[in-house]
Amino acid sequence: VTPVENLDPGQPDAIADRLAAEFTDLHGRAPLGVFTAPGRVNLIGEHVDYNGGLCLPMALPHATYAAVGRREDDTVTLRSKQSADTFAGPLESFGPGRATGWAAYAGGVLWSLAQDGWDVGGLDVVVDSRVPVGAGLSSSAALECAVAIAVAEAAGSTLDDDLRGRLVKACMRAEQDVAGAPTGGMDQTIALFGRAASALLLDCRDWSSRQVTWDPASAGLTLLVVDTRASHSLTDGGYEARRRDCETASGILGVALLRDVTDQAAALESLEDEQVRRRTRHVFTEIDRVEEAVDLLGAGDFEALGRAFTASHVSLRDDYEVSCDELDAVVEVALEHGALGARMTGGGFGGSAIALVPDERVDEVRAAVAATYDGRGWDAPAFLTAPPSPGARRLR
Ligand code: GAF
Repeated sequence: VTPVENLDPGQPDAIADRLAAEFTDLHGRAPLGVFTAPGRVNLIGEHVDYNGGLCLPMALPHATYAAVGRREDDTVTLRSKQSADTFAGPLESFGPGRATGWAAYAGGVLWSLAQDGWDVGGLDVVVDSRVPVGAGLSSSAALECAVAIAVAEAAGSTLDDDLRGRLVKACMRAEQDVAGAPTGGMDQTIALFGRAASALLLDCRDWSSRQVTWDPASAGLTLLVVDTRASHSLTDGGYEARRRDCETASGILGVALLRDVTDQAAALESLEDEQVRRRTRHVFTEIDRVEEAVDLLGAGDFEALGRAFTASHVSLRDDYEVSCDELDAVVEVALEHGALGARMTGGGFGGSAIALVPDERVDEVRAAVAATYDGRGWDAPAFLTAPPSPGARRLR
C-alpha cells in the first residue's frame, strides 16, 4: 500500500500559545493578541462569485494564525514561520505595485484598511499557517482575514456581521489591487463568516448569506480533500481570461452580471462564439446546481448531492476548462472507489479536489488515489479531512 500524507490542522489554542511565545521572544514584548482565519473548500458553486451567482463554501479546520503587536513607530514588520522572506517598511511600501510575495496579502490588507480610514499605525506581525499554500484552499484569504481582524480588534471594534462584511471588501481590494489576483470575494467571505457544522450559502449579487447545516458525519460520510500538488495560481492569466469571457457574454446579453439573465436558453443561443457560450453555460448550470444542492441537503439526500458535485466537475472540466489531469484523475478514482460524488474545488488549474466518501471507504479512496499518482509518476498528493469549522476569530 502506498503511504499517504494527511495534513493535520493542529490544535488552535496550542498553536496560538506557541506563536505568542515566539512573538515575545522576537520582539521583547507580548503581542496584543493572536488572531486566526481558516482556509476553505467550496462544496459547489464554482467560478460564479464574480458573476453575481450562488456558492456554498465551508471553512476548514486548517487555518492561518497571526500574532500582532503595536509599535511605537510607523514601521510594519512581517514574518512568517513558513517563509524565509521577512518585510519591514512604512505602510505605503505595501501598496499597489510595491508589495511582493506574501507581503502583498498580509501587508496589502493593512494598506487597504488604512485606505478605509482605519488607524493601522506601526505593527509587528508574526504568522504561522496550517493552510497549504498553492493548494487552492484559500491560504491567501486566510492570511488577509487573520490580519484584518487583528486591526479591527486593536481599534476596539466589535466584530459583528456588518464589520465582517466591510473587512471582506478590504481584503478583496488587497488581493485585487495589491496582489494582482482578480478574485471574486467568496474566499474572504467564508473566512470571515464560516461556522462549525455549517456551509455558507452566499448570494454574490447582494452579498447576503445564510448558514446551511452541513453534517456529512451524521450520514456516515467524510468530505475528503485531496491536494493534487499540481501548481495552482490565480495571477497567471487563466483565471482572468475566464472572467473576461464572462464579461464578454454579459456585454452581449446586456446585463451587468450573468446571474441577471432571465431567459437562459435564448441567451445561450444568441452567443455566437462557441467558447463564450460554453463559459456562460457553465455559469448558468452551476448556479442552478447550487440551488439544487441546498434543497438536497435539506432533504438529507447525499446520493443526489454527490451526483450534483460530479456534474459540477464535468461542467468545470468541459465547459469552463479549469480542470487538469491530476484533478480529473482524483475525481475518477474517487468515484470508482465508492465516492458519492467528487469535484475540483476553488479556482482550478491544479489545487484541490473534494470527494464525498462513505466513512468505511475513505482509506480505500486515499490508497487508490496515491497508487494512481505513483503509477503516473506524479508527486504524491496530500489528504485532509474536513469537518466544517469556525471562521475568523481572536484566540488570545
Ligand atoms: C478562487 C477565487 F478566489 C474565488 O473568488 C472564486 O472565484 C473561485 O476561485 C472559483 O469559484 O478561489
